[in-house]
Amino acid sequence: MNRILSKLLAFALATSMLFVLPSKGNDVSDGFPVADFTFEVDGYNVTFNASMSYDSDGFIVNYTWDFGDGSIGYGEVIKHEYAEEGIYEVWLTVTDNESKTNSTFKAVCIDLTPPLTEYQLLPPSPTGKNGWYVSKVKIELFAYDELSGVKYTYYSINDGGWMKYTGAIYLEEDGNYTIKYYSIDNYLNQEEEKSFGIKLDMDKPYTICNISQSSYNGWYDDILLISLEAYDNLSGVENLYYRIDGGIYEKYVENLTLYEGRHVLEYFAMDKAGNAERLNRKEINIDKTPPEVTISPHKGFYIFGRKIISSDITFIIGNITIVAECSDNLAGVKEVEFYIDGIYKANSSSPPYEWLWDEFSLGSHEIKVIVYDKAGNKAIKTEDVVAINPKWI
Ligand SMILES: [Ca+2]
Ligand SMILES: [Ca+2]
Ligand SMILES: [Ca+2]
Ligand SMILES: [Ca+2]
Repeated sequence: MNRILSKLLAFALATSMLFVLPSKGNDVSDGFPVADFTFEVDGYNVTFNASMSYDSDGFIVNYTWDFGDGSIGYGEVIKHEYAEEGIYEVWLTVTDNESKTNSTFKAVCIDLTPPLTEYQLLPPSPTGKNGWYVSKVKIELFAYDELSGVKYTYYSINDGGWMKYTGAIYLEEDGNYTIKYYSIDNYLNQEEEKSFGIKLDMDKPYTICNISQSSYNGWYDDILLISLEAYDNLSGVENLYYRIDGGIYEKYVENLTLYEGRHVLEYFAMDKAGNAERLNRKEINIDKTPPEVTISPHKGFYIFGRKIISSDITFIIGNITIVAECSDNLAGVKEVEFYIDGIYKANSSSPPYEWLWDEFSLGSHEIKVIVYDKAGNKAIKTEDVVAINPKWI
């Protein structure tokens, strides 16, 4: 039977509509009988019942069946066993007591074969690496049944309950999916469950950078140990890459050590699905060297702030400006503190770094200057002096 006819017949069966061709001469006034029958299908066996046929002006004397498979039968109610599946045109011809006849046919479907369902994916194959999709996935199910026709297709996602398939399924969230599916035909023949898996990871990995100490004014004051930890939601981290100061990217395996200087650390992770993290860029500045400092007064004889002569000891008469000449290798000078005999007197945070010592004094003292760089390193310089400042001079 050609495919279109079989489809039509299948449709008729599915919708309980029955094909009944216009019967020849069924005008009752002509005295013709009317052929009609019902049937019940049970596997290969069909019971035909023509008791609804009638003859209005006489009676039916013969029921002749053409079972559509090349065999013929007789009787008002008759059983027939078909040898194979198929859709058969079964004709009933009734003859009345005046030898007038009337025929009708119905399509009888013998269907013991479940439908066949296939799936199609869009994109058809994984868009990422290692079998992972990195973009949304559209799933379509196509079911075929040659005989009674497909009634329903069912599917479940990760065993979340069976749902009737009504149109494309879209996977739009990351996940490790198992899709199960099957169809039933109009004779309720059920296909065996089948399944396939989809791995979907659209999320990029991310990396956390741990630094062994905390910074001060954007500077670290010691050699640093840096550890990078990459994470991924689903497929897992495949690799973590880094480079220092614009060099070549390398795979991260263990803690990084950064020495004194201004550095740029760049890093990113890739997950197994092929998603790449956006490049992270960190400026890391390390300065572990204290500033350089020289102070005056230093080894000389000073009167009212002026150095008169150099000497092994430092001798001061009257007010004097204590000056700290400072420089720093990297971070730069932050501030300078001035002390006399260990007592804080003043500070200066911009050059010239100086303080006017104009206090009363009579004897030995220690001038102390502490210079801090912006990383927190400090240099201390002291000068032992004899100072005479009666204040009234
Ligand atoms: Ca008749
Ligand atoms: Ca079938
Ligand atoms: Ca991921
Ligand atoms: Ca420094």
